[in-house]
Amino acid sequence: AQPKEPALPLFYGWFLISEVEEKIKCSTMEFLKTLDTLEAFKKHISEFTGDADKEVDLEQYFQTKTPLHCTTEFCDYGKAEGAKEYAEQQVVKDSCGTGTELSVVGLIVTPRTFGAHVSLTPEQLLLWPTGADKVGIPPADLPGVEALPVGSRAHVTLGCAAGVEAVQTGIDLLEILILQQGEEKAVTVEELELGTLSYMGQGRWYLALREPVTCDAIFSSFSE
Ligand code: 2AM
Repeated sequence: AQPKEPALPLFYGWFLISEVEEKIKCSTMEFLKTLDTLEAFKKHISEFTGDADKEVDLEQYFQTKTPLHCTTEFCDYGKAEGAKEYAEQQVVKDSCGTGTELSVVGLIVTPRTFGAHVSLTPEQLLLWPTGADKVGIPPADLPGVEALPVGSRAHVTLGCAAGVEAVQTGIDLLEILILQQGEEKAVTVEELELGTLSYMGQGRWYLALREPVTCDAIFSSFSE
């Protein structure tokens, strides 16, 4: 019998080390608390609740997905296109188990997802698969995606609304970045201690952090 090929993982990515994970969970929850109390947010609450008179507790609204990580390649145990080619790259093999610093530059909140926007270094981009930014994007938005720098989709999913899959965070992030580079400018802007908060319509919020937050992370594969 042929020896079986080693199975491919569910995905590859950078995993926040546990102390950082705890810190990020706490500080981002604080941000949700702040957002929840803003008049500007309350004005658009129906985009989260479907009812302008209903309140929402954002900390409960989003379910945290741990371990916190920034996905590079979703392999789906080999079912995803390009998974094998990615796993076979020397840089991928050599990087497993090595540490890096992820730079979080912003936070996004939408009725579906809560995520951290990560800015990748040229070295980190070596592990970013070609075409990854486009996966799952509706054709109508593709021209906008192609105008964004490679790696724009890089993010850490911090939480998802009930029934929403984590893959949605990257799609929501790209949608926001496309809007930011387009003609339509953010509707509401509020200066917070953490940074500049913009409202992008349809329940989409973006906080540009005043200071990027550096997170120690380890590159690794993940299987359930
Ligand atoms: P995420 O990167 O937005 O958090 C396991 O499901 C992990 O793989 C999650 O972290 C998830 O989303 C990511 N993921 C799931 N399906 C994906 C896909 N089709 N493309 C890219 N990433 C995906």
